[in-house]
Parts: sequence; C-alpha cells; structure tokens
Amino acid sequence: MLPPFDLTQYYNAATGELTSGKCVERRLSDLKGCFADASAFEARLAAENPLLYAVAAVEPGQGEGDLHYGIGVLYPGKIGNEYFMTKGHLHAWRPAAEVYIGLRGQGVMLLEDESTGDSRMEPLTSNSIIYVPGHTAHRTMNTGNEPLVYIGVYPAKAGHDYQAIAEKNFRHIVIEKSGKPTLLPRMNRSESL
Ligand code: S6P
Ligand code: ZN
Repeated sequence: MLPPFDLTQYYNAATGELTSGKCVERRLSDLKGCFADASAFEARLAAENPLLYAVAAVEPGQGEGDLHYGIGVLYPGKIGNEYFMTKGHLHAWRPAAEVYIGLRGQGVMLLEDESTGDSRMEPLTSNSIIYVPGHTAHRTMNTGNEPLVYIGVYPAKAGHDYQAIAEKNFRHIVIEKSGKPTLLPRMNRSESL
C-alpha cells in the first residue's frame, strides 16, 4: 500500500499545514512546568490556552527495521522571553537516534546528553538537518514569526519517555536576548529530583 509513503498526504507544502494522519495537539496547558517563567505561564493560561504545536505521526510498519516519522508544526510565540517549545523527551529505547529535517520557518533544537548533561543548541530552519544521537533529550523551539515545520525520523521502536523531562526539565533554557536565541543554564534546577 503506497499512501503511508507519500508525504503530501500528510503535509501541504504550499500552506505548511498538516492535512491528516494520527495527529497529536499540544496546548499551553499541556506544557505546565516546561517554561522557566512560571508567573508568565500562569498569566497567559488565565487569558487563553493556545495551541502550541501539532504532530502527525506516520507509522508505516512495526518491524525491527522500520522507521517512523513525525511531521511537526510548532507555532510562534513566547512565554516571558522563552520561545514556544515542545515538551521534549528522551526515547524510551535510549539507543534510538533521530534525524530532524527543517521544512520551513525558523527554530532551534536543544539537545542534552543524558549521562554527561552536555547541552547544545542547533538551528532548525528550512533545509537544515540535525542528527540527534541516542541517549539525548531533545526539545524544539520556534524562534521566528511563522509556523516552524519539520520532520523527525526515528526507529519504529524508539518510543517516547516524557517522565525524565517532567521531573527535572532540561538543564538549559533558550530565551530571546538582544533579539537572538540564547542558551543559558536553568536557574534553580534541582539535581536531586
Ligand atoms: C519523535 C520526534 C518528534 C516529536 C515532536 C513533538 O521522536 O522527536 O516527532 O515527538 O517534535 O515533541 P514532543 O517532545 O512533544 O514529543
Ligand atoms: Zn524524538
């Protein structure tokens, strides 16, 4: 059956919109605890609960050698001076790596090695490619003014582990400083959690 292999079934390149697929939507309320400025988060949530991103997961097969991919649309916006972001996760099967391909918009990815804590910020824009090694927590941020659209390709058995991020969050934050995305250590992060 060919349709699962036809990207245009899921993504309209002309409009940048997801067209179908198993779509997950995340709103601001789903990202409680992710943003550094808790009072800015609560103030915004009291006013509205905007859609931050949607991901269409395409899962052609469940075999050992199969690949899955997610097409993500992350909307622009900020909470305080921190960009709209994804929840972020490690893969449940830790060795699983992932390749991100930027399709449109301007963003960055925050990558954090689980064992060393080493962090880096990589630009994610149209035509950029980011390799996320295994054992690496990853989170995407929209640093521009239009939707950020990207594909992430990963082993079928990768899975998602959101728990570690929910408990400790990333060691670093990305904020807008002097008009540019800037990587900073997170203040008040408890290592003992
Ligand atoms: C899956 C891949 C992406 C994310 C998507 C949303 O391995 O990394 O498809 O699922 O960017 O992020 P999150 O952190 O909410 O799953
Ligand atoms: Zn992933």
